[in-house]
Amino acid sequence: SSTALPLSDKVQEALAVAKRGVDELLIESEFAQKLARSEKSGQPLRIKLGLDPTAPDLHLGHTVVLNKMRQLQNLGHNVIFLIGDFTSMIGDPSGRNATRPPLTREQIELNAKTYFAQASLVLDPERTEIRYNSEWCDPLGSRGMIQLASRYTVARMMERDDFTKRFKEGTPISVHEFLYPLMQGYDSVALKSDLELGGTDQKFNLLVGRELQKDYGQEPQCILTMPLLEGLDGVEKMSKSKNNYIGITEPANTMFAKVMSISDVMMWRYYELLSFRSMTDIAGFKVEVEGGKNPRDIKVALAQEIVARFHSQQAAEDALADFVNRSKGGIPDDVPEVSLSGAPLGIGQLLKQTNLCASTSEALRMVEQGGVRIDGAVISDKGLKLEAGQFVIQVGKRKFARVTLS
Ligand code: TYR
Repeated sequence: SSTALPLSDKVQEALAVAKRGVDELLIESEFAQKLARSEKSGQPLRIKLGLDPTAPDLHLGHTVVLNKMRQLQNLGHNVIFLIGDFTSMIGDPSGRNATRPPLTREQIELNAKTYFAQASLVLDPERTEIRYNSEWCDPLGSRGMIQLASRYTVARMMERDDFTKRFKEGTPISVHEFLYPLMQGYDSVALKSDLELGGTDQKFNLLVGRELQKDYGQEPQCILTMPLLEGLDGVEKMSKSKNNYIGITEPANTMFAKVMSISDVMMWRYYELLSFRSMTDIAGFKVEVEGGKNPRDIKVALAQEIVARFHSQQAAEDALADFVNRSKGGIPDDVPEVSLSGAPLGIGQLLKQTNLCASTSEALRMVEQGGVRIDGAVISDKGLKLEAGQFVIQVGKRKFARVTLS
């Protein structure tokens, strides 16, 4: 069908949902036509998201793409959660300046399970197709691989920024790294994908999928890239190594407090990329804030939505109560209880043995900085020895223990 279909209101709405928060949607007019044809035929689109099961602990940054999948899933399309068990043996060199170490079979299996379990808090697991790319990559064999490799030129491979850079710098690029984008593209052929999602770093690989599909006589997939979410500092990308992340398995109270710690400006970005609320609702919140409403209240709603997603509605309510209590300087209600013996015990040992500090030297430093309280009162004596008894001890804003010392 070469004549363009008109775009119904429903299709235009769907397009707006797809475009919310994206970095790029290529090619938009093609995608609009895919949506229009899908509406006409009642045949849902096939939407692919591939993941190499390398890092099983997801943070909110990882969920940005998953959210987009969920939004498209809610529109009735088929989402495919593709586990790159084959591709992770190669290791995606995207954005890397070095060859990745390959994973073992056991690591892959284990990580894939954790990954899907965690992703299911965002996706509707009942309506998600899970596939492993070894299904079609293994049968290719070496002959198939050679044929696949003949479909792409070295010059085009070298267009990729990270390859160019490494080549110029003299950082080695192994031949098997060229196979990565080809295999990822071949996955799109095997799945007859209509749309592939990824972070901005995936653009090159996603485009290879388009090329290969054309080669195989298929209609090329559209590609959608999502930006990388800023971390709690509001500047750097959210990442585990920068310690500016909110892990999706973190305790409800921590998660809540971390969301509350983002700036009022960053809050809107988190809304756009992480909330399931409509953009109309979010625009309504903006109007309220412009009209004088405290942005803190809007942030509370976001923190609650996020905690409810990864824990439960009840946990979200408890976390709010706990947050309010703490900001009044109160003691939270989920303080771990610790029994210790050895009274009288030095403050350094005490903080170490309750795990509130990693070492006695860190403990003494915290005391020095005025970051340690016993039953609410700041202590300053590094030589303090505690007698047997019961007390609540606090380090910094968020770490507490209820200690029984004998
Ligand atoms: N390259 C993707 C990443 O590193 C994972 C992926 C694997 C995507 C196979 C698609 C695919 O077909 O995140």
